[in-house]
Amino acid sequence: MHIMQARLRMEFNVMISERLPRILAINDLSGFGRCSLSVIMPILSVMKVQVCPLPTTMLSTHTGNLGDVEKEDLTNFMINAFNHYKVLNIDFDMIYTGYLSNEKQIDICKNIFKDVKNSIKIVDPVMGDNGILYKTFNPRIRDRMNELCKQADIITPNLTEALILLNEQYLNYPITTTMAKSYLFKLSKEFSKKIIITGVHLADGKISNIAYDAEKNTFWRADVNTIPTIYHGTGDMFTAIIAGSLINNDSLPISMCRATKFLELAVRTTYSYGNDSRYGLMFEHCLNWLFESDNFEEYSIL
Ligand code: PXL
Repeated sequence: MHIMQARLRMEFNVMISERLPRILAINDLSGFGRCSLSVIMPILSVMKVQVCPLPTTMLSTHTGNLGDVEKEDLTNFMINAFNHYKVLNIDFDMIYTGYLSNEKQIDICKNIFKDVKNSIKIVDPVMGDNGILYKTFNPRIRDRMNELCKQADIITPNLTEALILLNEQYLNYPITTTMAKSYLFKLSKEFSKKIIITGVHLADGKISNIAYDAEKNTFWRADVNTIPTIYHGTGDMFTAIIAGSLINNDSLPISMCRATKFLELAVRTTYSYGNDSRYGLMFEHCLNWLFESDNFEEYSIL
C-alpha cells in the first residue's frame, strides 16, 4: 500500500484504495459570484483529486447583495443521485459538506455519512460570517448542523459559526489565545477530533486561522496577512484546500498553512484589480500556485 494511503488509514481509520483520491463534494452550485461548487471543483482538480459534485441547490448567484437570486431546490435529486452511486458501488475517500439550504438536506448528509463508513468526513458548517447569519439560517438548521458536525472527523467553521455551534454570543473584539484554545477544545469535545476555526482576531493584533487536533493534543495557528475587505466564497476555497491537502497526505498545520497562503494570495491579487468585492476572488489567477508551491512552514503553536 502507498505510504500516504497507509497514513490516512491509520489516522482516520479508513480504507483508501489504489487510485486518485475521490471526494464527494456536497454543496450548492452558484453560477456567478465565485463560491461553493464553482470554486471547490477547480481547486480540488488542481490538487489532483477526483471531485464528484453533489449539488444541493442551483442558484444564479450567491446570496450576498446581488439582487433577487434565482433558485432551484435539488433536495430530491440529492437522494436519487446518491442512490445511483450506491448502485454503482462507488467508494468515496472523503465526504465534504458545505452550504445546505434546509433541514432535510442536512438529514440526507447525515444518512450519507452513516452509509459511507470508510471515508473521512469534513463539514464546513456554513451558516454565517462576520456575525451575520445567511438568509437560510434558522435555529432548526443550527440544531441539525450540530448533529452533522458530531458525525464529522474535521470541521472548519469561521468564528461566527464556531460560536453558533457552541451556542455562545458573537464577539466583535479580539480574543486571547486562552479563549481561542478553549473554543477549539470545547468544539472538539462536542463535535469532531480535528477543528479549524478561520478568521479569529487575536489579542496580539493578528487575524489567524487556528486549529486543534484532540488526538495529538496540539493547537496550531497560521497568521493571515490581511487586507480589510470581505469576499464571499473565501471559506469554500479554504475548506476545499484543507480537504485536498489532507487527502493528499498533508498534516493538519501544513494543510491550514497551504489554505491560508492561497487565500492571502487570492485576496491580494483580487484587491489589486479593485473589482467589485461581490464578484468574488479572482482565484483563477492563483490556481497554479496550488501545485507549484511546497513551502508551508509558516504556522506556529498556538
Ligand atoms: O460561501 C458561502 C456561500 C455558499 N453558498 C451560497 C452563499 C454563500 C455565502 O454567501 O450565498 C449560496
